[in-house]
Amino acid sequence: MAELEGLEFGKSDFVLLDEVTMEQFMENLRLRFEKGRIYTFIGEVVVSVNPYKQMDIYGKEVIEDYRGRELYENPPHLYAVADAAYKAMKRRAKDTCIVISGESGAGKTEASKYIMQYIAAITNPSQRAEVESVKNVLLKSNCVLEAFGNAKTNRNDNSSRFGKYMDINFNFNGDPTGGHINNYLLEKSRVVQQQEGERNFHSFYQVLRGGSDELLKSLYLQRDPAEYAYTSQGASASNNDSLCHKAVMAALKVIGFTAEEISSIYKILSTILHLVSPTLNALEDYLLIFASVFLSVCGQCCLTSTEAENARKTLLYRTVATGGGEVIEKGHNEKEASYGRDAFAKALYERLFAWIVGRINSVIEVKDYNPALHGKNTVIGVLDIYGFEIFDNNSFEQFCINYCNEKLQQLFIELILRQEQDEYQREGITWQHIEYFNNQIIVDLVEQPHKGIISILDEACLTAGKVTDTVCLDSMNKKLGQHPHYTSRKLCPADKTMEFNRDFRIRHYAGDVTYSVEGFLDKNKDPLFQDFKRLMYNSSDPVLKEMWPDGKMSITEVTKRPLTAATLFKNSIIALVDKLACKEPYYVRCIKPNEVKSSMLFDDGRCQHQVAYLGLLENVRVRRAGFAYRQPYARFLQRYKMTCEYTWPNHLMGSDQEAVEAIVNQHGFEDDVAYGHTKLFVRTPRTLFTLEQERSALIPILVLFLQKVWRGAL
Ligand code: AOV
Ligand code: MG
Repeated sequence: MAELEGLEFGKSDFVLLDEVTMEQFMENLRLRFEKGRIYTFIGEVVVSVNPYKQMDIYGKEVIEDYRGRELYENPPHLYAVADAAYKAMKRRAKDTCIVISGESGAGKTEASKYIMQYIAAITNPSQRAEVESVKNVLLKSNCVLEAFGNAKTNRNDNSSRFGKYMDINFNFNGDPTGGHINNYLLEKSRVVQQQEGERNFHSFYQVLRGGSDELLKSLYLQRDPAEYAYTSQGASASNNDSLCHKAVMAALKVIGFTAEEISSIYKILSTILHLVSPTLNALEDYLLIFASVFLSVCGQCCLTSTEAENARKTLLYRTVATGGGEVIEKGHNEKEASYGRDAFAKALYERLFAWIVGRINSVIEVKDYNPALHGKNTVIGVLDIYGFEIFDNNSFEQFCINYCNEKLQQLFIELILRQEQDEYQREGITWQHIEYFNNQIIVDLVEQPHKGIISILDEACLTAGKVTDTVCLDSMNKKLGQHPHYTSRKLCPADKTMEFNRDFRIRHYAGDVTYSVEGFLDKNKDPLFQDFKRLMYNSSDPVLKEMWPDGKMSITEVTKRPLTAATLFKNSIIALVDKLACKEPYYVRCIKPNEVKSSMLFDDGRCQHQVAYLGLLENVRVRRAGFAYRQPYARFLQRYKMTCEYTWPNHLMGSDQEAVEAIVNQHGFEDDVAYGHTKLFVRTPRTLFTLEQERSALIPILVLFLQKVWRGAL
């Protein structure tokens, strides 16, 4: 067993602070960070501070230390939460989930990978081939999804630009039998535009830098990302693109992508890169460079396997059905053409990403599971989503990402702060209510039907004619002007940090964010000319065709108006929260120690801000004024009855509660516990630890004793 830490490393559980004040909390957090102790408990919650350097605290040996142990037996670690979630799932057949939250760059994705590695390492001791293969795919899927879904931002060099929720299914043995990945709103606008200092998705640079000469030749690609408009706007440098490409190729093969599928994936990337040349942008130039856009040979586009003439037309015209059912071709002007092309590039990438996720799911989907035969199929869910973010320019994507973080904070409040207090009340424990900021009011500001921001956006998108972003902003100002978490320059003319007719600000739980409304309506409507869909559907490349089933419809068929991007996202996040809420939750709360990615710097101000908005102090108060540990009387008795002469081997008292009282009294723990209606509540983990140690010491003696009894020696 790993050594429990000495006090020179600070308190390993914030519950043990002498006083729950921000000063003491911060002092402990800082001391532990400086001593290389990046994890600290609050009861069962793990607080993690991003170390920004490789730590020697992971790997096989450490995993063995945590395997099957109780939470308080080892120093705080992600492995301890992973094990707790696993044990609850295995012993009590509970569906559990591990929710990892924190702002952009705080270490969520890294944490999720360590958790997955832990679960993979402790399962399938008998090395059954089919389980090994599921584990392998689950682990390798990370590499592929990161390549296609992550990018360098100004907050994080490897920022997740999509949300990921992964369910891992287990059989009655506790071995993984499959899984399912849900992905949430990929930030596709990045495909065509990146802020200064940022990059497009890693996948583009990886293939350019790491693809073999042969591959690049077959894709008609130059090696330098500067050759392509979509990869030459922001930053470009990264020294591991080339290595990553090889890892992604290998992972794709392990997962089971066929050679044809892999080839289609890269053809799509290449098509996107070829869609626009950095030097030629005007409409006439389109015609000039067209040969290179779709690279046609003998009338066929090599990359998209479509007819060259159709491809050409799709970029330059759109077909529209007139009222009389007549179909006409309408030429694009330059603006329309480049708008259509960008929308096409984004859609190509988004559908490629969704297809990759779907393909991985088809491999790990649980097949032929018969509960009658195999027992209950239990699940551990791991959530790693984009963290709260504030940039210099915040647009629709940040609005969605930050809304999602509000929802997750709301879930945390619901599960950790509210339910915990409700339980004390239910159990009749004397309890002084603890105040905390409830962010429901901000969630409502965004999602409330008819009145919320999303509704107002949708309404503007549905209105016929030209409703501009500014008109929409006016409408928000009118409807939300009184809201305490909403403001704009019109409502607050003196505030020069906002622009008239452009900006609005939301006071989020994690800070104020000023959004520029420019582009909101367009991103919410997310239009794409039908012609592109038809073009792709008619491709003779089966992978491309599969990605565009909606291209099957003819131009004259009337389609229902699709839901807007914000509403689709809202619905998916509400479904996600519902899914999490019905599982037993385990939390990892990640903190970013500084803005400069330094392993040395603990920026007090930044850390304190995060501790405050994450509600960690309230978390400690609830946990501590309350109790770190609770167990139904019967279960407590079962486990510790051998530590007390009145309860071993059986007690003769009126109730289990009385028997538990006898154990507590014999050990002198009276001041550390409270008796609920059905459960014993223990204040400090140390009490339990003492009992646990005593129990471990007694077990060998009891075993010896019982053996002698059986042999008739006694
Ligand atoms: P995020 O997932 O929380 O941000 P990451 O997990 O990508 O943040 O972490 C950002 C970077 O911090 C990583 O690329 C590592 O360099 C470093 N890092 C994080 N955790 C550790 C660790 N345990 N050990 C060593 N280095 C670490 V975002 O995806 O942007 O919200 O959308
Ligand atoms: Mg991430």
